[in-house]
Amino acid sequence: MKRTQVGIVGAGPAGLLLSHLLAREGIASVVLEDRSRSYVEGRIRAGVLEHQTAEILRTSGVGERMDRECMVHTSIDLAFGGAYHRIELERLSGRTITVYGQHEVVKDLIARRLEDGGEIVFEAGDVALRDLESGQPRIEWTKDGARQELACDLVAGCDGYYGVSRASIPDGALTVYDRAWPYAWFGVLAEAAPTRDDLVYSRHENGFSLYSMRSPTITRLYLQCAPDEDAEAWSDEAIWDELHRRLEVGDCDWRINEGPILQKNVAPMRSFVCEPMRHGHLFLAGDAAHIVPPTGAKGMNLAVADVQVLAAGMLRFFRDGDEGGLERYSDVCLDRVWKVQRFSAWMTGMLHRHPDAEPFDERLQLAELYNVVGSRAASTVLAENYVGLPLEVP
Ligand code: RFL
Ligand code: PHB
Repeated sequence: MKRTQVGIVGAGPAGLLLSHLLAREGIASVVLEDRSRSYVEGRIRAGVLEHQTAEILRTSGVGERMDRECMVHTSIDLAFGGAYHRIELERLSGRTITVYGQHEVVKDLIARRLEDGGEIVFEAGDVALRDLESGQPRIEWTKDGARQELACDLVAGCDGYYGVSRASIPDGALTVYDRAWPYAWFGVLAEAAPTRDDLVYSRHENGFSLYSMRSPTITRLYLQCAPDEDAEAWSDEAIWDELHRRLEVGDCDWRINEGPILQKNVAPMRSFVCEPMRHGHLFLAGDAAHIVPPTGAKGMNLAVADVQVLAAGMLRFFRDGDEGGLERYSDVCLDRVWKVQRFSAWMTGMLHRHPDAEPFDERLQLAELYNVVGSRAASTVLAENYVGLPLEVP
């Protein structure tokens, strides 16, 4: 049977960064991923990196291409009531955000792990976790028709919301908190040069819309839609019409650039936390442990924060035989996770159109937005959360 120190399930940002951070400390790991390399490298998801997400990529030596190709933003716009309102992130919080696609982060991490001699098993089918409560957990999987087995000291479950890790924890050992939102995001990736520097979060009578970008030639856009919306039922013309309507508000001096639509999909919105983020020698990180609705741009950033705390705990365990960091892992992460849940739910509720909202609720929603942009204190709270709450790695 093969052996390693840390068995990692999932080659998303959480699993790959964990493997990279551990390797820098001389700790061996194997990453097991059920999809192919080209699939995970092409999966379009998040695009906004908090200050400290960009910083850990940089300081751990995988930020070179990011620094060359990213777009640093010092502000975002909120659009409502027929006007744009700028939130000056840098002036209010002293920090900026970095726009760089999650799939680019994933590509950079995979390239670096392989360059450093790291092992990532792609297309590892039927992953199963065994003996998690013992001192010698095992992971089994099928590759090229043969069942394989890996013995490890610790297991990291970084396999997202639908993964096998959380599902391997016995009933009753976890407490789950969740909420399904009554709407979804229709995401559009277009080959069109962005025509505005800032992201625009728009609250419109027809529903929320978001203007974002991936590169100087690619625009990323979202429309609030029904959870069961059929993306294929929307013609390109109907999509662009609705984007113009929701994003170009008031005496607008810009126009969204149209271009070929490369991808469209509907993503449901969910808030979810499981506690604790550990069972025996299995540690859950990223979407495997928590999901936030995307309005705060936090999912990937939370995943990156978790694995920084986890890598530090694992280092103390392997270097000093000290389990303190691992014992505190779940509490340290959950404290920040709940603050980020609060922010994501607040942004979501403030900007979306609720199917059963009364006129009174809508006036309150607008008052909330006017309060945010009219008060320096309230704008600062938004800015501090958006650029990322401090992360103390114990
Ligand atoms: P991932 O990226 O889902 O990676 C998990 C990996 O595990 C693999 N896997 C398995 N492998 C082996 N065996 C199994 N049984 C397995 N089951 C699954 C999967 O194939 C995958 O490769 O989780 P991770 O690493 O925790 O990262 C989390 C982020 O991906 C996620 O939070 C973000 O994408 C959320 N998100 C955003 N986050 C941000 O920080 N900023 C954003 O701007 C942002 N925008 C978004 C988003 C998510 C969105 N969708 C699609 C829900 C925008 C959208 C539309
Ligand atoms: C994105 O660019 O995909 C993006 C930006 C901000 C969000 C969510 C997604 O809040």
